[in-house]
Amino acid sequence: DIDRAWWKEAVVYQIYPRSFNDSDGDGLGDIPGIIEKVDYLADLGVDCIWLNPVYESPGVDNGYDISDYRAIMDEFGSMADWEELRDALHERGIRLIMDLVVNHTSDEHAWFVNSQSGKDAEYRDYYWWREGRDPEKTDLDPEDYDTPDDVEEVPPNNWESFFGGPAWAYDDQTGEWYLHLFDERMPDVNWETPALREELFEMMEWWLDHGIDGFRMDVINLISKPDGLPDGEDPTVIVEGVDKFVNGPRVHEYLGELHDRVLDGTDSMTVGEMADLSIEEAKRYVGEDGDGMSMVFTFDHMRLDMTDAGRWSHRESSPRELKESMTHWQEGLADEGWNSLFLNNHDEPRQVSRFGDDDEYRRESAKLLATLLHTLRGTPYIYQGEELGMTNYPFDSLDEVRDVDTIKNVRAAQKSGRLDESDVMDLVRYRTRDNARTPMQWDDSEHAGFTDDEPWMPVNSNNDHINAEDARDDPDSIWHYYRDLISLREDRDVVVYGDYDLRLPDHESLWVYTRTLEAEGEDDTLLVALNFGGDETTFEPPADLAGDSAEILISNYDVNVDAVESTTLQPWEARVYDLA
Ligand code: TEU
Repeated sequence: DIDRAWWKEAVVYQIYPRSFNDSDGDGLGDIPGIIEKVDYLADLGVDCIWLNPVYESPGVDNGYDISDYRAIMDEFGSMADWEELRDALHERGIRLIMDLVVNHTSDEHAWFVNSQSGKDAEYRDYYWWREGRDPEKTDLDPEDYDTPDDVEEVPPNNWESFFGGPAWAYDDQTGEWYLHLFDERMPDVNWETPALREELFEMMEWWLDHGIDGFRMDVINLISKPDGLPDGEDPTVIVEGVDKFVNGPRVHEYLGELHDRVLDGTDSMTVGEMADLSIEEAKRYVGEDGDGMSMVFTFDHMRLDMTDAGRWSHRESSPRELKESMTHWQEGLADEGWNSLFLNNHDEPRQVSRFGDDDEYRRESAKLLATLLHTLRGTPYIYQGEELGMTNYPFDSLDEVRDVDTIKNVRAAQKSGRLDESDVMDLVRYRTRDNARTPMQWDDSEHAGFTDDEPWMPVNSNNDHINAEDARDDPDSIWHYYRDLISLREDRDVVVYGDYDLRLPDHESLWVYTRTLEAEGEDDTLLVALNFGGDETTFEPPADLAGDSAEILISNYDVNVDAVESTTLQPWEARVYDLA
């Protein structure tokens, strides 16, 4: 009676190709570089790779600006290289999912080039072209928009881009504006146009025919824009318009169509990246009567350390808030739907720097966070380097930052007075997506074994002690601990399918829960105790659970018989008890 699926049992490893491994010395990672590391991935024991975009792209947003969905970016290799990678992974029993970016394309995509060429162009309706408005009839200030001197216009509505500034760009060729929720070189495609949808579905089928195992769907809950493109009306939001275009009116119709047309009957997985989502909304995507998506990436827990001023702000958040937020999703999707478990990715700072202690207790806290992600209910995602406990990078100035999102948002926040000059670098160091994008630390050599030449992003100098070579040689390393957690998942159904029950909900630093599975004649229970912080804490397994048979299955401190008896948890100690 277990509702099994390969993607529930899998551990997914995310590869950001630009920063993973460079095979040809141009300073950028590439697909042959990944092929060199497939044995590394197999040794770690992961079941599935999520590859960030490798398609042809001018690289404004590191590949999220796609100019040809069916070609590989030259710097990353060829289609033949990609096929070799797919086969190398599949031979080792590792599946491959690809990033699907269908909210927008690059402005260099042939559709957009045609679309821009004239009001009657064949592909005009593949994008959102609209006339501007008379500023007198709006609250908008023409000064805020970039138009030629003789054009006194403001855009069709007040929406803003996630990268800062307006979501509309004025185009000289036809005197109209086009919509871009991200960079202006990333125009939003128009899903209202049936021919556009058809092209995207065929493209997805083409990749499935090429043997991939699923898609990670980029900002997929932004694809439906409401009729008439009304102004955003919610004064509390940071990005004006999100109340209109997030989870828009036709999104489920589109995704239902996509599912019936492309995915139904395949055994592929889909994970939808979803900004701003409630449990009720999530169920419409992944629930029993939903759109058939396997799981969602949600971001509540990535917002705990922000104020109402959004991403470019900072507040201290507590372990208890993290526990409450993730518990809310554990419980919310307990009966239908499925969670994705992650604490970092290519858009977020390194998890050990953000949620752990990347200094004195780096090793212990990295292992504690791993224990959490691999023993909650859902599918764990490992972001490259996480298994080594890689940390944030000590950025000195904005000149070292490559990320378009950081650069533009910092500028916009400064302009609007939301961000003081003196806070900029602290915030950049804390928040920038580039923290995740420094090269993978393979060894302790000058360029960390990532490249022979200058890497496109600086290598963190802590590669002298944080690197894959040392980690593999050290049985007590974070890397070996990840392996153990991955095998535990393979051995015990309870890790994948067991119910989650929170204990000691009011404790400030302890996160304690059980996972219980009563199915197929099996009766299995694990108890997880995590001490979130640098102080010792007393912990006695709840009386109804503690028994003579309790033993510690896995821990980030020396496991011995005494440890079971001990009621003191060390700084950042994590224990998984077997109560079977
Ligand atoms: O990110 C979408 C997204 O909303 C964020 O996580 C984003 O990094 C941030 O909010 C911007 O302010 C996805 C991709 O993961 C990201 O790398 C892309 O830049 C973005 O979509 C556009 O494709």
